[in-house]
Amino acid sequence: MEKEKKTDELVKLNIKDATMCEATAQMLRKAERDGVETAFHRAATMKACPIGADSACCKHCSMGPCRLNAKDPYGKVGVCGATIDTIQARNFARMVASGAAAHTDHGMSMLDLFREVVNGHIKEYRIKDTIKLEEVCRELGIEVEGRSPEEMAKDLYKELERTYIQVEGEIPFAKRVPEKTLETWRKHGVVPRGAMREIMELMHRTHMGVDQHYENITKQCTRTALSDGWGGSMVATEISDILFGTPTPVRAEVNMGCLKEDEVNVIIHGHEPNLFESMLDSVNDPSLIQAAKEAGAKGINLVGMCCSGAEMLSRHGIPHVGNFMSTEAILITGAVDAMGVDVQCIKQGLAKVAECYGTNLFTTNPRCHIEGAEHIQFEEHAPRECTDAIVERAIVRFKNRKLPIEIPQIRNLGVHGFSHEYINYMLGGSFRSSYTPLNDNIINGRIRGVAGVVGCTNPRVRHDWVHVELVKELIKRDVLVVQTGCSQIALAKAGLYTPEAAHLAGAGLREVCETVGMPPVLGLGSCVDNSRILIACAEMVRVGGLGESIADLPVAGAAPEWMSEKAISIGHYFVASGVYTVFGVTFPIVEGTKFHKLLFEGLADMGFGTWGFTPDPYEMARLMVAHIDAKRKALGIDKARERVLMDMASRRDLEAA
Ligand code: BF8
Ligand code: SF4
Repeated sequence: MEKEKKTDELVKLNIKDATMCEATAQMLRKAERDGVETAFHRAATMKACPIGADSACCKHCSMGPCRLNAKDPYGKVGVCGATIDTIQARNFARMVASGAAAHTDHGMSMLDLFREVVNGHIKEYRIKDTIKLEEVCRELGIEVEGRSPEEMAKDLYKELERTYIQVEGEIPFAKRVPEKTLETWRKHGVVPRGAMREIMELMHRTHMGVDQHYENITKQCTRTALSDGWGGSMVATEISDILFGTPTPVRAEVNMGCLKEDEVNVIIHGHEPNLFESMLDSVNDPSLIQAAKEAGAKGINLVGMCCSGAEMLSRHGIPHVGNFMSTEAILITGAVDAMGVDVQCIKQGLAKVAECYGTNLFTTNPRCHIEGAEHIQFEEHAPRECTDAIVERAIVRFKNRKLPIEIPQIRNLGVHGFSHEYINYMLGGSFRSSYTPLNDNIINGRIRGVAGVVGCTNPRVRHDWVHVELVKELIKRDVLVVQTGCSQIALAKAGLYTPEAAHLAGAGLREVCETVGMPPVLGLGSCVDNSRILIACAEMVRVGGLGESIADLPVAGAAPEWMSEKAISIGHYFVASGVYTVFGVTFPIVEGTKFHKLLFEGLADMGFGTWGFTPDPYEMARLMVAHIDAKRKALGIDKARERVLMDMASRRDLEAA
């Protein structure tokens, strides 16, 4: 424990306002007693830079950095003459480039692994889901009849590699895009060629003195975001399903109470499922379990955090102990014997907190080292070397635990592991699996529409609260909610992942949930699994009755507590795909500028979706429902809903009588 830092040096948080997660709150109180600082404390003392928050500054060259005035955005230009619109569009585009790079690089790692498995160079993993392999091949026009999984997989690898390295043409999964949506993209010249090319060109264009028209920058920004959603992210999801299995519903627990005081606790936190899959093998290895027992533990307890945690929750029902804003807090329990991290959303602050509580923090990916953390490289050719070493070190730490342990005793059981394939099956049944029942229920008005509520948690707003309030408002109004990432965990902790939570839904949605036995909120996994939402949208269009393009669907998206550049890339690929997408916290563009108008109005006129913003969950729900209702009206199905609601109301009256 760090001695020199006294409690009174630490800013005191108003913990109730900082988080609605009781477990995190309990740990923040302990942190303050222990004199340990977290991101919540730093956010309280570090005011967000107001110029940066508005994106009114540029540091793309050393004639600057140049600072414009958000209150008078057209009053000044940069030294080179760049206007506020150029500066904001470039900043925004670079967020998209970075976010898209994170997802696509992760997808490429999955594809590298797939290639080596298929070539027989890696024996530790194998193709687990041959049905999915066949389906994806069929969709991409790869011959499947009479062929072995290996033959199909080799062709699939070659095809999907184009997602990254192709320099001309259209990425493979453009085949999944509804014709009319694709037409819009072609008309505006934004169909991605290959992710590497798009990201490279975007970085080039946003260099000083290149693209200086916000509309043209936005075009390449759109193309790049689409190369993430329908490219890198989609490849990551599909390959992970093929290698590790497509999720099907599984009962599982979330929250910090999943740590066990009498077991060796190992957390994997990050984004790459292969590290986690190998760790699952390690913790089940009889010799390591034996070693843990010899050290006095009852066993080894493996739990997840953030996105790879969400994937393992979906695929194997591995307990998930918290989202992004709980990653430091959980170390404060003192019960974590090792935390292994890979890439993305790993706070550097973890190293300090881990040191305070004697937790072993291990980085494992060559892309991510952290000062103060030990690096044990994860090699796919010998994955167990890394994961076994982490477990061994965790066992030593267990044996030498000195500090008192405090585990918040909160666990929430729920049903996780939905996939677009399973939604198909669940609503349609095994013999007529299709999206027709979903579309029918939307058309008849029982389900008003579908909302994707996704994304991060952020200490600038009350942790988890915006997610939870928004989702409750949406389901109350009969909007079926699908989720990924940290948002899914927020709602799972709030108890909305049980079929019983259907009582919180409006009468129509409740009836559907009760008939099928599903929760009103469906978790689809990690952030790259947002691609499952895109595929579900494409499927809703294909089945018919809800318009011809994704932009016609009564659907909306939100990232109410976003913080990462990946979220901006996701937001923009949803908008580019035709979805109205509302962000909370703050929006990095000055209102009233031309670039702002383009994102919030102009894109919709061009046939895309549109951006929205409000930090308030109730206003967010109102905006999303208003959009869904406008789409219902345009489809001519608004009347059906009125009828259904009257029926429901009169039925309730009858029941009450
Ligand atoms: O990719 S939701 S805080 S963990 S960025 Fe990060 Fe945001 Fe969580 Fe996963 Ni997604
Ligand atoms: Fe300033 Fe232009 Fe250089 Fe940006 S690119 S820092 S606006 S001179």
